[in-house]
Amino acid sequence: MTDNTARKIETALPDLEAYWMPYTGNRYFKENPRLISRAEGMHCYTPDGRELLDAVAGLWCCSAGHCHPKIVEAIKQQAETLDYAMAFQLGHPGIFELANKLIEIAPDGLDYAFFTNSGSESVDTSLKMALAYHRIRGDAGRTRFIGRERGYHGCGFGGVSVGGISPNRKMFGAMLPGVDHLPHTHNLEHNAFSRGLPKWGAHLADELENIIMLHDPSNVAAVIVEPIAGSAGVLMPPEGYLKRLREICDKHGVLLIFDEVICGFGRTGDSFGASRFNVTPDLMTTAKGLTSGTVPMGAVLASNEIYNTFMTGPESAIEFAHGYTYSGHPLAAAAGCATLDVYQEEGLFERARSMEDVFADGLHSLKGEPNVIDVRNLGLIGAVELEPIEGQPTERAMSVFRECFDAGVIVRTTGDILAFSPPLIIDEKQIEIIVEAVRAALRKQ
Ligand code: PXG
Repeated sequence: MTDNTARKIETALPDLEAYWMPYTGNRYFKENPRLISRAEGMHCYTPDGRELLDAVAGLWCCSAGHCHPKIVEAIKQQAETLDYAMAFQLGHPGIFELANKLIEIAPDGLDYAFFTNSGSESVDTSLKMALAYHRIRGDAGRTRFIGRERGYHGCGFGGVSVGGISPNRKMFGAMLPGVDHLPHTHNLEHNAFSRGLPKWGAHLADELENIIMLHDPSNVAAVIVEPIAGSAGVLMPPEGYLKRLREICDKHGVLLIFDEVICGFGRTGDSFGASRFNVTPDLMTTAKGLTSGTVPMGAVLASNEIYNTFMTGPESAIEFAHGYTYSGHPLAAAAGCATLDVYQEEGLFERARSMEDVFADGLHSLKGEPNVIDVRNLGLIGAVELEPIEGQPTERAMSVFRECFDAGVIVRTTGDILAFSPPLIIDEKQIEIIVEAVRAALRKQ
């Protein structure tokens, strides 16, 4: 085969029509396709060989960098050794090993791991755990959930119900009954251009007390929030806010669930948001960084109190009638074990913390560029919020996305917010490349 033929085969696109793409404008994409066919470290490559610097770690998930050789090797070996083992009533060693590794880095008191295949499944699992926990304790009236405006908890019916992003909700009817929402904490008037946690807004947690009293504590099962809201545009919790949520939940016997699907595994410069912010929830949902995005997997971490409450019926009975065919899949377990090893061996959580200031300096240097109305950051998560074009919401950020892509940098947009969550292996030079690509794109608007 000549080089030319090889190149033609590499660049020829398959027919794009049959694939109904998720969360994507299908018709626009199929007219203007952007494909990635290879990735390595901080970079992705298009089928025709263009190199792109990845400022969002895939979709907030490839935290160890793309195609890390140790993780790839572990997956290869596992695929050759054990493809699948029955997930119910049978097990395989790898998944027990992963559970042990996971609770080692989790906050004290979260000592049990239940495995799923995604963040959405982790969220729905945690909500069902909360309901069943109360019921086993004789508190079956506690069925209500409280989420938060601008929260994202995946796309299961439970997750959409407690989520607070209206376009994700409006097509799907009544969803779970008995769900209420806290106000979100984003406030540009008080907190624009904050570095780290904003000072203003801890009092917004007090609304939880009002909502619980409105429904009566005896009816409320759990509150679910992301420590840092990711999908809705990287919204930081005000200083003291999460602690106050914890206190109010304790006062009323309500469980606190942290959705750490984005915040987990070093993103905040610590193992979890809970550790960084020093507030321990009763249940913690994870996914994404658990396998560095290589094999789909999620996990719910549960407190000893919750696990032990379940372990009370007849000895041989199934304690929690819930689980997935692929809960704890061998391939995902191998990827998860290798990923957690890589995080530890390469000190990537510490690295994220040590790069926090460099990352912050870079992003905050965009203050003053055209249409930038806020910059916020913590650990290796950050956002630049733009003034929307009048009558054309999302268009300004999308146009920056397109400019950056053409300049060789992948950023993520949500509304008119640019979001950044690079692999934790990012270096100073790469931060500079990202920031300068965004600056140039902003100046072209
Ligand atoms: N909870 C949180 C906090 C998430 O961020 C989910 C649950 C659902 O995870 P799965 O694995 O079911 O997708 C998520 C997912 C974005 C974006 O760019 C974010 C997510 C997914 C897709 C896009 O904001 N987060």
